[in-house]
Amino acid sequence: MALTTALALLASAQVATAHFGIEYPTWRDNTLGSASTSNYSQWEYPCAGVPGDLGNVTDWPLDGGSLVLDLHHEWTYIFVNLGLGENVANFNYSLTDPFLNSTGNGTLCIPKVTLPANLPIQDGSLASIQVVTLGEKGQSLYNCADIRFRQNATVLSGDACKTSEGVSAAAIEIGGTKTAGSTVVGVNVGVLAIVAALTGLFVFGLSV
Ligand SMILES: [Cu+2]
Repeated sequence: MALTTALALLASAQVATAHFGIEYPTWRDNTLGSASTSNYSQWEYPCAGVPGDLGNVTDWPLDGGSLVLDLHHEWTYIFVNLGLGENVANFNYSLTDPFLNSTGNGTLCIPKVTLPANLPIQDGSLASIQVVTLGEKGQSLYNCADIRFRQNATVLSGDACKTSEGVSAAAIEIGGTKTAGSTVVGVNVGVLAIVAALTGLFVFGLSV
C-alpha cells in the first residue's frame, strides 16, 4: 500500500490504542479517537477539556456506585476523585485511597466505589467523578463523568460489571501502610480486594 495509507493506518491504530475511556457512569463525552471533538485532550486537567454541562448524567447510589473503565495501556495507576455540585471543576474528594494499579488492556469493572464518610450529599445531589491514570513518567490522563446521587440507584451486577480476562487491579501499598490486595491478583479477587481495602480504610478512619 502507499506510504501515506500506511502512515494513516498507523496513526489511527495509535489513536485507537491510546489512553482510556469511562464506560460507566457515562462519561461527559467521548474523548477517544476519531469520535472525539478536536478540542478534547486527555492530557488536559481536570476533564480532558470536556465541559460539565453536556447533560450526560448517570444516577449513582448514595453510598457509592460502580465504575467501568476501558483501559488501553499495559498497566497504569488509577486515581478516582469526586467533586460535589453542578458543572464541577474541583475534585477534592479521593475515592481511591490507596490508589490502584491496573494491569492489562480491556474492561475493568469496580463493582462498588466506596465514598468517604459523612459526605454532604442527599437524594438528587449532583456531582462529577474524575478518573486520572498515571504512567511511569508521571504523565497523567483525565476523564470525567457526571452523576446524580439517587436513593433508588443501584450498583451494576452480572454482565453489566464484567472485567476482561487478563485485566486486574490492586490497591497500592504506600509507606508501609498495610492494605488488602497489595499484590496483583486474579480478576475477581483483585476487584474484591479493592473494595475490601477501601472498606478497611473506611473502618480505620472511623476508629482514629
Ligand atoms: Cu494513551
